[in-house]
Amino acid sequence: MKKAFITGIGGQDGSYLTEHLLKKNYKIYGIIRRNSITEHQKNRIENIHNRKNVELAYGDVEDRSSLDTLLKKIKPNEIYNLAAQSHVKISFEIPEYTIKTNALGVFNILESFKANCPKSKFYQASSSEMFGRSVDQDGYQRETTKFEPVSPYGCAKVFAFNLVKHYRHAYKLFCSNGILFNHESPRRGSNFVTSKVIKTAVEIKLGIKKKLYLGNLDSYRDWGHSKDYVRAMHLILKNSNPDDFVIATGYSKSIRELCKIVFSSLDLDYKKYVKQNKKFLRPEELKYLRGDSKKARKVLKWEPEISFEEMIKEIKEFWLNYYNAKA
Ligand code: NAP
Ligand code: F7E
Repeated sequence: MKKAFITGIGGQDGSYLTEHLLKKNYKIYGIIRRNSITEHQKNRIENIHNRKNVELAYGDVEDRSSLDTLLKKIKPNEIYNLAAQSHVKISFEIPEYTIKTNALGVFNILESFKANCPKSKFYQASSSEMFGRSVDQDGYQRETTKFEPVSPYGCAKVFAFNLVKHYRHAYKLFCSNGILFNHESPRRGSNFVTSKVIKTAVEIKLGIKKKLYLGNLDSYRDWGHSKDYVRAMHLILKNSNPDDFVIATGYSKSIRELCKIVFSSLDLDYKKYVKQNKKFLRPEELKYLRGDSKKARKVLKWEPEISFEEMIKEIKEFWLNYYNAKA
């Protein structure tokens, strides 16, 4: 039985990755951070955290000793480093904390991997936010596009990306970066834009709220489904060589278009309800993302299977069921 070690197991991607790897007969080890209300970290893995093939331990990527103890004991075949302060806007508010977790945390886990289980394979959750203001002439970002990050989050992820490449070359470790574009699901935190728009549109439809306040409506994102993207993470570690891969749908929509689609699916006109509030603007905005994932499609034979429309419908039904169950 293969063993996978997952940081960020209680997050959106960690929870789907655990389900995916359990189906592939893996034994899963995950770390959760100490929280005064322990259920807060387990709500996305409620149905699986007590399964016999899932073991949770307290740990933190900022605490090297916790990583050493666990990696020395487990010696996993695969390590997935998904732990992060993952909210870009919040990274402007807590930049030092974000950099500690998203950059130095990656240094800690790479060092622990090198010292305790150098034969493992290592996956780093890199991000399209690293591209920042950089777009190729044909309107896409790909593995060769330069990084020009525009947030503390993006800068920390670039540092981590480079460190992973450096450890691959210097120490001949199997470590790979997945450069994932935005991916969503009903498990997405409700302060990310897809979840926020859909949840609030449902609340407006049900008479719970009157308006939706957003920041920049004119930025573009390439949105996929988390379930498809965790499948790519596993394929990246199954590849014969360590490498870096862009994972994206290749389609891009503005936040305004997202609002139009979501509100009209509830027979509402978004123009009547969506208002701008400066509080949600960022000091610097990443305006445009559209990924070219040809390399992953060719080398890993990866394809997204869930369409944007199916994903929006799934998230909408999640929130409709949530409020119906409460009524
Ligand atoms: P998420 O839902 O915010 O999950 C992040 C997880 O990391 C949470 O379980 C969190 O635990 C944990 N964590 C935070 N700081 C930690 C620390 N110091 N030590 C250990 N665990 C820590 O994020 P996600 O959407 O699943 O994303 C997973 C990873 O992919 C992140 O690294 C993110 O930056 C990256 N990424 C995401 C996207 C996307 O569109 N979703 C795109 C590209 C890259 P708590 O619950 O205790 O906070
Ligand atoms: O914003 C705009 C906002 O916070 C998307 C993370 O998973 O993907 C994610 O980062 C866009 C931005 O995601 C609101 O300005 C407008 O242009 O949903 P988001 P993100 O910043 O793209 C990358 C790839 C990651 O790696 C990150 O971990 O929507 N927007 N109004 C808003 N965004 C939010 N959150 N809230 C608003 O009210």
